[in-house]
Amino acid sequence: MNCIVPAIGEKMTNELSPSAHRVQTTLLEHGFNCTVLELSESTRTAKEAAQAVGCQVGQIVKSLVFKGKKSQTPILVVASGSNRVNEAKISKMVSEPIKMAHADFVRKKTGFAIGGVPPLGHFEKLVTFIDEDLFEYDDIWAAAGNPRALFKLTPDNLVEMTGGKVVSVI
Ligand code: 5CA
Repeated sequence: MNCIVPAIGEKMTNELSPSAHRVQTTLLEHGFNCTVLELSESTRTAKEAAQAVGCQVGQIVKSLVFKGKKSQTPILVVASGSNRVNEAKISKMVSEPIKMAHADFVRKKTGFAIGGVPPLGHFEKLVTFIDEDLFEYDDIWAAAGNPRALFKLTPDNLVEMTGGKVVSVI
């Protein structure tokens, strides 16, 4: 389960902030040899993240948390940064109407703030859907706990770490 680490002026693991360090530890505990990079510039949005690491916006994994309107269940959609998620499609997949979760719900269910939600290490196990378009790329990048932290992984890593279902989300 190797993730190739790029040569970017990143901080070393022992300098990571607490939330990014938590993601790094979780990755290693689950056998993913990925390195969390905490950058000096913002990676809050997919566009910023792509600029920061020098990849295409489509290679950035957006972690979008939705909420089942009836069940209040959190639903995680990990989507390509260049795609707009079709909520009606996800709604059909979970057999109930959904809405975008608010910031406090996201923090409560995942343990992370919007803009830094990683694909693993959440407080609760989230029903997860993975955007099939991420498989267009050999390497992709996901948030690592805060809006300046990222790690590089493969689409297969993403499937393994989330247990999510690969679907069309657009
Ligand atoms: N670090 C980047 C790239 S990995 C990142 O986390 N991007 S993200 O797309 O996964 O997270 C930001 C997303 O959170 C936005 O795309 C948006 O859908 C959602 N979001 C932003 N603000 C809010 C808000 N106030 N309430 C609910 N969702 C929000």
